[in-house]
Amino acid sequence: MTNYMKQNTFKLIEAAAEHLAEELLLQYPLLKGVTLELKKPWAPVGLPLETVSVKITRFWHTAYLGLGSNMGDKAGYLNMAIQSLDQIRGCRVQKVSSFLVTKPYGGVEQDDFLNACLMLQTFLPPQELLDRMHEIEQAAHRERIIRWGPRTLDLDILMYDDLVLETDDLIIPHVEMHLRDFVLKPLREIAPNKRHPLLNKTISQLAKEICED
Ligand code: PH2
Ligand code: MG
Ligand code: MG
Repeated sequence: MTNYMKQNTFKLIEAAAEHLAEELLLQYPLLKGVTLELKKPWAPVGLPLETVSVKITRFWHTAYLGLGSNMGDKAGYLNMAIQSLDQIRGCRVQKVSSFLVTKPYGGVEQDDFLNACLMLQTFLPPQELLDRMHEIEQAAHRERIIRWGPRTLDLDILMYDDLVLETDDLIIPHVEMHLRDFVLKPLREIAPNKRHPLLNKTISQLAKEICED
């Protein structure tokens, strides 16, 4: 088999394996994860038998997201975001906090925010999840004008399992989450005992350190 043919076959069965693993996770809600190996025997006439195989693993992960809006129909934007997230293939919204009115943080003079947090199960890797979240922000007519300025909808990944990740456009856990009461208060409602993977303190401990109540 030529290298080209091998690579192409590999890509095809890799895509098939990925799709199959995802379909299994979607069809059997109690399934936490799957590892599967697909093999494609290759027997051109007169040549020795070769096999191309791929092994892939797909798991449901738990992600916590922060939601914020301080323009227009704030509750409407948050509700739209929750619904849109739940409709993504490979995302299931499991818990949603109450919506809290909060004073703007960070020095820019602007309207009060409505903030919330939610817990999501997802088999999307963090970067893909972030891409989907940006699409939802775009659909809410978000314009990125002033950093930390007014926005119709802001969606942030706060935590993803106990992952610690730093890339150019994504840092997990969210760098300032432990300093923000508008994150910790709603997050405490749905995940009081979840531990911050770097600070090794629970959300309820972190909230006690900075929130008045
Ligand atoms: N988001 C910001 C800046 N300041 N203040 C509040 N109260 N809530 C927010 O969601 C918020 C903010 C940047 O993302
Ligand atoms: Mg934000
Ligand atoms: Mg953001």
